[in-house]
Amino acid sequence: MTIEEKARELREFVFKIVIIGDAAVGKTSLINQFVEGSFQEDYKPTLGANIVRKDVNLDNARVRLIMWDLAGQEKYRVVRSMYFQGCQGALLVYDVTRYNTLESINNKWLKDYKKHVKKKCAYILIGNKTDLKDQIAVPTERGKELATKIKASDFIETSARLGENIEEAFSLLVNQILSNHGVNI
Ligand code: G3D
Ligand code: MG
Repeated sequence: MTIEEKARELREFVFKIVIIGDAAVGKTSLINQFVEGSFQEDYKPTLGANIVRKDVNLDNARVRLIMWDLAGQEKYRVVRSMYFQGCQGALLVYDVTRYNTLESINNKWLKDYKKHVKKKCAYILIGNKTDLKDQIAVPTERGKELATKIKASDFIETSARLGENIEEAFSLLVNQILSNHGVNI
């Protein structure tokens, strides 16, 4: 393929991603790790959300991720409906040291998500804080089981503290979104 043909092939996408889960599971830490040096934050007090951007370059596509991270105003219904509006992907996060945060995924967060998101939308399940080895209360198997039960596209365990599996988690989600849009990378 010539350079000109390659340039025509290069496609650009913009995806809105939401990150949800109980307080203190590590949502903000995961995003901060992912965006690293290119950290950009745009706090919208009226929306109660931090909006962070990251561009991901793939072989034949450029993907701009606009990540929405709720900033402690989860209780306001109107905020949540705006938060979910138009999103293409979601990261559902629990804390591997607190079993109740896993239960919240199905009982609370996924319900909420399905109520607001009507279009085909990818979501993956993340068990965060794997570095706290002595305190693990949710075995990997339980996470896998839940992911299957809720039909998540993927399941992955991460440590935002150590930066483990962060890139992998986001790329699982991006690949699923692209595949939902019929794009092969
Ligand atoms: P949230 O955005 O979901 O509310 P935060 O969660 O990202 O604010 O993280 C909540 C607390 O958990 C923070 O601790 C943060 O440092 C910690 N944390 C997040 N991810 C990890 C992880 O992978 N491993 C460990 N050990 N801790 C993590 P503080 O003490 O600042 O409240
Ligand atoms: Mg946060």
